[in-house]
Amino acid sequence: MTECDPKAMKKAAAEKAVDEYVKDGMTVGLGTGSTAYFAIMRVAELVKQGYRLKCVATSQQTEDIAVENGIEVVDINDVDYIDVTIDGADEVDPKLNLIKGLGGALLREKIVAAATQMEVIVVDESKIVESLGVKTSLPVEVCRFGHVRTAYGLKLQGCEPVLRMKGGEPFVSDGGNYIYDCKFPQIDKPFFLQSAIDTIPGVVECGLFLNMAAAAVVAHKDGTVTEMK
Ligand code: ABF
Repeated sequence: MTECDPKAMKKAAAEKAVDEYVKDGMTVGLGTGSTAYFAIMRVAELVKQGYRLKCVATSQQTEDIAVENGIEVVDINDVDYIDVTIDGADEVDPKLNLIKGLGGALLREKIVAAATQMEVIVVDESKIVESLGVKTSLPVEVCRFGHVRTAYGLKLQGCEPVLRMKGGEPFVSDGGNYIYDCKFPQIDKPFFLQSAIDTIPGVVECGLFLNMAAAAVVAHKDGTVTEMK
């Protein structure tokens, strides 16, 4: 791996996570994003080798990639639980609390994570932070009806909410909702903030994933891959 090759770092983290955690016969959650993509492709290789895996997708995009590559995708409603999910993140703190959702799939990602026994996060070292919110905005998925009022409620929590746009129109999630990217100076009390955001009428889900990840597989610029647990 050459230094500063972000694609190689994502691939290294994703492949290590799949090789370590995915076993024959499991039900596997497939994440969304450019790092999770490499995990999906590695799972596809295992399927070609004869592994019998059932997979649950965290987005329509992921489902399409999985099916195109020969992976059996099942409805989350048809499984009792998911053994392991391998997904990306936007920020990871030392306690494995996360910000997710810059990829726009946070609602399904959180439903899948909540149904998962072992949530494994794959990232490169640029995503590791001392405190959540220092680098990225916190995505919050909101109902389209009354979204300006909902954004006002978010602003009262101390952030600058910006409606996510795509092609000149508001971005619409797989769930048919809008997303506000909320820039906080820093998130000192993530559990408190999550509770406060969850009580705002119109909020569908927020991108704080607290106490959900069991491990993070982290690729570094020097070519090494380490694990946080
Ligand atoms: C998903 O993809 C998200 O939760 C997160 O927003 C994003 C990370 O993408 P990437 O790996 O492309 O940086 O996992």
